[in-house]
Amino acid sequence: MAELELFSYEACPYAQRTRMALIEKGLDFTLTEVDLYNKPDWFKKLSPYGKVPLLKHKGDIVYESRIINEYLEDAFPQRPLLPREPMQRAKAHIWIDYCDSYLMPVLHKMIGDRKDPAKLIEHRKAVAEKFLFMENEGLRKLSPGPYWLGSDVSLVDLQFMPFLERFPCYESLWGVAIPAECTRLKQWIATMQGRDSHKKTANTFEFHMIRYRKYDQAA
Ligand SMILES: N[C@@H](CCC(=O)N[C@@H](CS)C(=O)NCC(=O)O)C(=O)O
Repeated sequence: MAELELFSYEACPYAQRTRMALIEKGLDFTLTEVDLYNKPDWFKKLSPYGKVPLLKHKGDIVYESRIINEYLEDAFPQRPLLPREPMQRAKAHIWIDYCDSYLMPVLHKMIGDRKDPAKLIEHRKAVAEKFLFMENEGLRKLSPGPYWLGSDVSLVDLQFMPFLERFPCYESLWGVAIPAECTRLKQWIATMQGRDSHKKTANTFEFHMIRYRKYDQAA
């Protein structure tokens, strides 16, 4: 048993962030899958929010993907995934926060309104605006690439990637699209798809579609 144990669920994008961070850092870990549709009692006792990801280390626990990834960065500074320079580090945190505070809410609203064609039109515009902001204020201003912050992969890349992996399903189901002008964003996605940490944790388009279709039918 490795000293790090990650409680995860195969389809969870948040747990994927942390699995990617562990792989990028070259850390040995035990992956424990949790059936979120039938949570075992031991998991309910262990997890204060009843959610994955949850990391166990040295007998203690950390939860929330972003906080786990920051903990890994502090506890295992080798193979850093955040810049050391304070201003660059602050910029990394701005984009990590942007993903959860600005991009995710518009995606969630769109999914919530997916059966309302008039609202979907508005949501498509809102999602496109977020991508244009990421392209123009983020990728084009921060670095020449190929990663978000430059030549090295960082926690910013890992924060976004699981949701971009699922985006082709949103395109296919709900007609939302990455604007054509977002050429850097598209290059960044292709670069991330080539990384081992993504290949080892990614699921196929069909895998995600089966789940989204079921969700669509159930709701
Ligand atoms: N803000 C959390 C979100 C984690 C999350 O929503 N996990 C989902 C699976 S993708 C979960 O465990 N859901 C179980 C539940 O809510 O009961 C994070 O970043 O870790």
